Amino acid sequence: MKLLEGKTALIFGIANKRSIAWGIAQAFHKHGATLGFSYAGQVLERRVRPLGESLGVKFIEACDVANDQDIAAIVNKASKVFGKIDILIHSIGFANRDELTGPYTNTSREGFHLAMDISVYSFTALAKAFQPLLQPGGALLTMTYYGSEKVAPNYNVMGVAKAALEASMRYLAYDFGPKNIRVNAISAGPIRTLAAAGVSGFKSMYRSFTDLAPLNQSITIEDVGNTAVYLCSDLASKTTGQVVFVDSGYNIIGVPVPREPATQD
Ligand code: NAD
Ligand code: 0WE
Repeated sequence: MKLLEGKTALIFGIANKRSIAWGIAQAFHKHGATLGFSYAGQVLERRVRPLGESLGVKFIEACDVANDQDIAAIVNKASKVFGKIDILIHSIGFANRDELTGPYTNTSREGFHLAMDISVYSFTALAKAFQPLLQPGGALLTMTYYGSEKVAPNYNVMGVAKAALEASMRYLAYDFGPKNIRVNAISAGPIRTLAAAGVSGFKSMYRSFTDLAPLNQSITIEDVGNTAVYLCSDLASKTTGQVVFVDSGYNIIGVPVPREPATQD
């Protein structure tokens, strides 16, 4: 069964084949959606274009979400190519690398503003700019992480940014509700993407994750893609303003203790 037939989706945040946004793109393609891609800048084009072409995607445009002119330009192009769109995926986050290590207390004013601008405001900016193109029955989706609720060592200013992103997702859900456009977030467990590469402490955190999570399984971009299909399809037509966890159940654990090996009987 194809769940996104007749729907057009614009996906922001593919950097390479490991990107969560690429997992979402592949799942959307399988479910019959017409796709458009937007990537951050020139250097990523040679990675993103071949991925898009492998799925027959014709709309592949650069947009730095920190730049209002870039956003206005991509809205214009999308309006010319697609007319209306049904789905917008925001899979973007950024903080300076030096803010993601050591005490949160050391966060600089500049680093705080940058993380908020790219990781939080950009979702609101895209929602605002694409509002005239979005169809009733449509959906906006962003990506978050549990470090918004509880302390994840070294996640630091990104945790604060994700808390703000989740709050802004709820305010957008309220604003867009009367237009019958839903706004949700997926909170994914750790995945080894570009944004997780070389991050201090990620490796040990990633290893303990499968031991502690109820399902004892790591998270893939396919897992996130499948949940994104559901949230952006009519199956989720009365679900808005929600943070949906794709984390093998990790977030329900209050006292993390690795499971005892099963005993024979
Ligand atoms: P990724 O590096 O593949 O994706 C991040 C994307 O953000 C990249 O495509 C990058 O080009 C884009 N980006 C950064 N600055 C930008 C700008 N100024 N303009 C436009 N695009 C910009 O890594 P990912 O893990 O797929 O991250 C996608 C989202 O998922 C992020 O919001 C991240 O916080 C979130 N997330 C990741 C994990 C994980 O463990 N990997 C877990 C939960 C949530
Ligand atoms: O949201 C993220 C990634 C956030 C991120 C990562 C980087 C690394 C490279 C944002 N900006 C940058 N900037 C860079 O220069 N995740 C959920 C993955 C992640 O990142 C962590 C984690 C986890 C999990 C950082 C520290 C601790 C845990």
